[in-house]
Amino acid sequence: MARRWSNDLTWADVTPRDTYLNRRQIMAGAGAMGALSLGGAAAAQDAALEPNTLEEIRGYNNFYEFGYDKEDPARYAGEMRVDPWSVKVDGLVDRPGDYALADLLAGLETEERIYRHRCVEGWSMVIPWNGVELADLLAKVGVQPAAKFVAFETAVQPEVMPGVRAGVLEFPYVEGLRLDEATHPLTLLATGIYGEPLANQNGAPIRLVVPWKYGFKSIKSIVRISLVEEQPPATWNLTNPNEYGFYSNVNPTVDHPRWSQATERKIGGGLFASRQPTLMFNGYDEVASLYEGMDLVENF
Ligand SMILES: Nc1nc2c(c(=O)[nH]1)N[C@H]1C(S)=C(S)[C@@H](COP(=O)(O)O)O[C@H]1N2
Ligand SMILES: [Mo]
Repeated sequence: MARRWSNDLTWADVTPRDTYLNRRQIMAGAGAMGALSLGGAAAAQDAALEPNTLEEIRGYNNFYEFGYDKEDPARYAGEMRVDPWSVKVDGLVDRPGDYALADLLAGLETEERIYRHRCVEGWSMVIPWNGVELADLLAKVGVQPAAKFVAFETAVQPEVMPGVRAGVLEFPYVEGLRLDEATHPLTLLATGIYGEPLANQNGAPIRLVVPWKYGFKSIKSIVRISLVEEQPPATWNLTNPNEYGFYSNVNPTVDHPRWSQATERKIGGGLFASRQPTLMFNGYDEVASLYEGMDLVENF
């Protein structure tokens, strides 16, 4: 069974598809135990969570390479070529190379993690990911001592990406993490949802998931992972540094210049559902020690 975390979610917080009904019954006992171990604020919020469906997770997306609208990725991403797929690993690593996806993942343990997902725009979901810990991958390729950050890059396939052709942002989409964030056990490279391969609109065949940061840090359809010494560029930070910081930790006390971040709208909650409180670090308190002594207003 997957390792468990102090305040992660359980299958009780997700709406399984019909085919998962059996699974849900099996998990019911474990789910009840998991709920008991939840922290106070997170537990209160999780009790109020309405479930997300696979249809919601696949039908309401941000993937600007395919356009601005939440339905654009589902509409267009099916055309993206995801097989064969290779990932360039370069920079300050012992074993750089162009890895076929299967070789990159070979020998790494795939786990299931049910994580809250909080978009900087003020909406959220609960998503059951399958993936490997980024830390395990980094250990496999051998991080050199001089490396301080990890940089990521998304595929660019203009022929099938209307947002790239329209130039809605500067592409390729790039992101970065400090090395201690990248190697935190919560940080995943996801390859699946609900035990199925990722849909293209969710960032197939491999995407980052950093659950305590705003969703835009969780870069999709990764073709390059670089170990670097300097803080790497990040697309939204480059686009508007006053609105999107490099760190972008979920923080209900630091508002976006154009809207409050104190609450969020849970997708699937219905038109009249009240907004739920946003939690510091999206409820993942175990990352707080990464930022000890840092001013999280200045380093937003
Ligand atoms: N390459 C790329 N990655 C991306 C984005 C994007 O536009 N392009 N959008 C980000 C944002 S804003 C969010 S909220 C999440 C959405 O992930 P989901 O559609 O799988 O829920 O992906 C992130 N990763
Ligand atoms: Mo987002």
